[in-house]
Amino acid sequence: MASPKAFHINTPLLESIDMSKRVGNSVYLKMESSQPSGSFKIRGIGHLCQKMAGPQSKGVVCSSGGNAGIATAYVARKLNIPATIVVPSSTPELIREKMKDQGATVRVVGKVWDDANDEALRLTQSDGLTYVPPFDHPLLWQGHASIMREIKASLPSKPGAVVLSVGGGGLFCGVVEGLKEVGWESVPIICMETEGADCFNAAVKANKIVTLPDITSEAKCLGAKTVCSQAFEYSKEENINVISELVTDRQALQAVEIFLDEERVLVELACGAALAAVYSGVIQRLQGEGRLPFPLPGPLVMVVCGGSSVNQAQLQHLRTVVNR
Ligand code: PLV
Repeated sequence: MASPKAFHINTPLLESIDMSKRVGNSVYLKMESSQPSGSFKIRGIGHLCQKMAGPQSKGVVCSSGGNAGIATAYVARKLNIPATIVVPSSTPELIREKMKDQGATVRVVGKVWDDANDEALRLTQSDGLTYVPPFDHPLLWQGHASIMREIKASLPSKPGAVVLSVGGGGLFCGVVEGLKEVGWESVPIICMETEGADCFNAAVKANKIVTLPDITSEAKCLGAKTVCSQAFEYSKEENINVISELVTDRQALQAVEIFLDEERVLVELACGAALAAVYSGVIQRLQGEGRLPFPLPGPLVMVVCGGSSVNQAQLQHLRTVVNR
């Protein structure tokens, strides 16, 4: 049987001359900000909902920092089933409104995503809803892996490295699986987080899964206190080259602003963390330290994960809280 039509689109892969100039290497942007839900999340969530939430489903419930929720709301609307999204109080009003505009019921529970997730799991039991996790499920990773298949189909050569943001690690797991699928598993993956939303980096450093005491970064969509165990397992796999790096919120915000100026696209702080790998000189530093080759053996691919929790007012708000 033919697989049902996907909810995500094949996003543009754009060469960035400005970024290429900065790193002295050709740079390509995988524009997940162009997805119908504003981020890559729709790839995995669309796939998971197609497999798990048929027309008989009583509805879906998703816990989210924002973007998984909006992807779930979008997919549920298309599937004609109800969606409940549980977000923490740190999720900006602007994205809660977007979820409601997609027809979802929004509940605000707790301070960080982990609190909201407890409530979503409770609703799964009490109301018989299908649980949509934002990052920890093999079907999500399978869905996210389509990013690498698309890149393989249009990039002129094997990438020199792939850069992405890590929250709970779902995007990372999908990219690892996609790289394996297309025979590119040797490509280094540079995993970017902000200080204060750094559960993956903490796990890599401690060589065990660590639960952060709190999320102190403003990049709330990276704000899971504990990385999913598969992400940690992949970080230790011998034939995969994973580099975990941190930037400050200030560097992530600066990256959002430079990206807006140079590429004319507005993305969230969560995405700014990945972009800062170029704008804050992380790539160049890694090359200087001998952890990445110079020059890279192929183009640098940036996964521009996107995010809908941003507009001019939110950007202005971030400037005041991050720069104080
Ligand atoms: N955001 C999740 C988890 O939040 C959410 O609920 O939307 N870039 C953007 C724009 C994101 O929204 C996220 C995740 C990530 C990157 C990181 O992806 P992950 O969680 O798969 O590593 C708490």
